[in-house]
Amino acid sequence: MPIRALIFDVDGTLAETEEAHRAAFNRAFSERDLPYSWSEERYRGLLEQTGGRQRLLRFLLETGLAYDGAATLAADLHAAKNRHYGLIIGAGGVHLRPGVLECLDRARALGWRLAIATTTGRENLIALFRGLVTPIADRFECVVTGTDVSALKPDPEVYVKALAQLGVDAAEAVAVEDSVNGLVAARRAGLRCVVSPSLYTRHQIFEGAALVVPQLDQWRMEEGDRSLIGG
Ligand code: XBP
Ligand code: MG
Repeated sequence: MPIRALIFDVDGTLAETEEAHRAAFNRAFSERDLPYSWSEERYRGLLEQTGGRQRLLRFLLETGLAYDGAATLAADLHAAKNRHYGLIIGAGGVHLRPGVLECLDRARALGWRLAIATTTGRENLIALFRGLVTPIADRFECVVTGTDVSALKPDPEVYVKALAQLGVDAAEAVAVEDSVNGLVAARRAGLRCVVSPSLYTRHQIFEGAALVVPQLDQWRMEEGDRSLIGG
């Protein structure tokens, strides 16, 4: 099937945002005098759980908190984390990952439509779009976020919704991801998936990916479906 649309993940794919999320989680802990601080190594493991609130809940349960207390604290910390994330990202100077702009430009030249399917909440995506040195928000005709779904990746819901909004069949679209959770979500929705591993996912094994490239400008998109064999 010819490609008619690309559906992009955000965190780790468009930009290396996870260090800003990690710093924001740590600021939320420290302003409440909680004895937690997530190192890069710790955060790599914690990222196996998608969604900031769900990640906090899993962590708090592992520290031994009872469910009700942990759920309330996770919600409170997540709201604080998002406030800090907005401030960090809002300070500006956030760069797209190398190769992303070239990929978006080539997709436009090929007449491929663009959408977003992300786990992060809509407010965080808006903050990121505002903080980016190169504005790209108006390139995406459809945006589905964690705020819009009942189950997060690796559940396929976010991709299923993006496909429905585009009015495109799964066979005509390609997902662009950086993580195994994202790849699994895309595959469950019936999509082919191009993966560009990020800072926190370089150690992962991307079984079922159509293509794995260090940077998205290494994907030879002009060659159509055959380009999925790589650059
Ligand atoms: C990214 C995430 C997000 C961010 C935090 O997953 O899991 O949870 O870490 O965002 P993906 P929120 O790139 O696979 O979509 O705090 O807004 O949930
Ligand atoms: Mg990602």
